[in-house]
Amino acid sequence: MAIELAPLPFDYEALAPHMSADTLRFHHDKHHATYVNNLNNLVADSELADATLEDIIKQVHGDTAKAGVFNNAAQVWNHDFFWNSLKPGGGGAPSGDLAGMIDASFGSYDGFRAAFLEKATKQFGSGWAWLVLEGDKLAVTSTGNADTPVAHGQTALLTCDVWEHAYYLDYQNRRPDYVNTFLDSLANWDHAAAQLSAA
Ligand code: MN3
Repeated sequence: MAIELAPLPFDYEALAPHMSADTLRFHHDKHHATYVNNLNNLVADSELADATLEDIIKQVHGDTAKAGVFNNAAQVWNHDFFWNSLKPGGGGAPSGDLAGMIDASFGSYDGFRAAFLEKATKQFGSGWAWLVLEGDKLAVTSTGNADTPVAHGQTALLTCDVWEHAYYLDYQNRRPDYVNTFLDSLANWDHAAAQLSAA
């Protein structure tokens, strides 16, 4: 059963002016779609053809002969997760259990915010910034290229794609402006809270 390109969970215009419809069309319909097509071509007629995305990632992680499968599978998973980490009218501080865990793990929301911004802006080259659950504490991490918390036994709660294709049309080289906008206007805390509840 082929891996499918999930539709965006919002309209192409829904995140403007923070993330434009042009960015979403290129990023979802071209970049994300290419990872899905590449992955399906790579696993067709193999023992991974019927595996779930997470199983593919875990099975081929660290296998240098299958780096292409890992990179494309992880990028599909990361992008599915990224679209759900965004919402119109998002951003700012979360509430509920998540707010308590952020205070316990980072001292305050501002402590979390500064740590996430630093990870996202200092990730050299392409990659991802994450809020993850490790044991019973939250942490912020970054991963390079396609790497994903799925391969490292962490539960992802929220992610920001910091590949240039995620922000170049709207922010050119200003990655900090893009990440600040993600934190203040786009982050989907409902999604993060649902991941925490399911963990
Ligand atoms: Mn991307």
